[in-house]
Amino acid sequence: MGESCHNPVVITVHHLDHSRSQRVLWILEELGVPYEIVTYQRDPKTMLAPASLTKVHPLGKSPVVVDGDKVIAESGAILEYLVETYGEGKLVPPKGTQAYLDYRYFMHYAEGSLMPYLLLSLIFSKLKSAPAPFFVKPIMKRISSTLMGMIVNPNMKRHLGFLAQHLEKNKWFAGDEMTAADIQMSYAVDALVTRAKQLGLSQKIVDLADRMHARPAYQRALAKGGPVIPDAD
Ligand SMILES: N[C@@H](CCC(=O)N[C@@H](CS)C(=O)NCC(=O)O)C(=O)O
Repeated sequence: MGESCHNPVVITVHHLDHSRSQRVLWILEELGVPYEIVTYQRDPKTMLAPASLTKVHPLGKSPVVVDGDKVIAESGAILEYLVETYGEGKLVPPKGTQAYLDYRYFMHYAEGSLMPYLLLSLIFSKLKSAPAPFFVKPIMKRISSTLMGMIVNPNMKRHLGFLAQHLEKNKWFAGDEMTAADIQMSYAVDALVTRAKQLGLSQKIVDLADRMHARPAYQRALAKGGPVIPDAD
């Protein structure tokens, strides 16, 4: 996006391809806040971010947002900062309501409770096919399947059940209106739709993903940032 006298670009999004930073582009589009994107490409073999991202934030992860002299990392913290600073009440339910409690819950739940299992599931599935001496491969497969069966799949099923139940009663994660909590949940929702079909994925979750993808702001963010779900993390 270019700079103009009336609409000065103040925000830079450090954006990694196929990543969580789509959420930041999406919320900026929803709020109509001007921004520019600095794009980083994952290493095609390791799928990791380039080292240059550590110059923006020591962890070298995406997203990171720079707003004037402020450097903000961690997608939930970024979304909260953006709605508080630029939202004028948009995308946040009124305080003191059940919707506000749900909003805060899902802002934290996405990365704190749900993503770790999606990440573990991805790591174990990679482990199964990782290059290794032929005599080690069966052991790696065995370890991976055992841990998937003991830890990941039962927890994933429990989370899927919980989300389905919640979405039976709520159109969006925090009530009847879309909020920043839905944007925060969208990366995990996309990952579930892509990878959790065999674990009992509810149609409610698929429908919610469709509603998210249909938002014009989501589409604009996608056009600028590229596809979301990666092959890693
Ligand atoms: N909890 C952090 C996770 C950040 C994160 O892991 N980002 C991934 C992209 S989805 C990343 O930068 N991966 C590349 C790497 O680890 O090198 C957030 O929500 O911002």
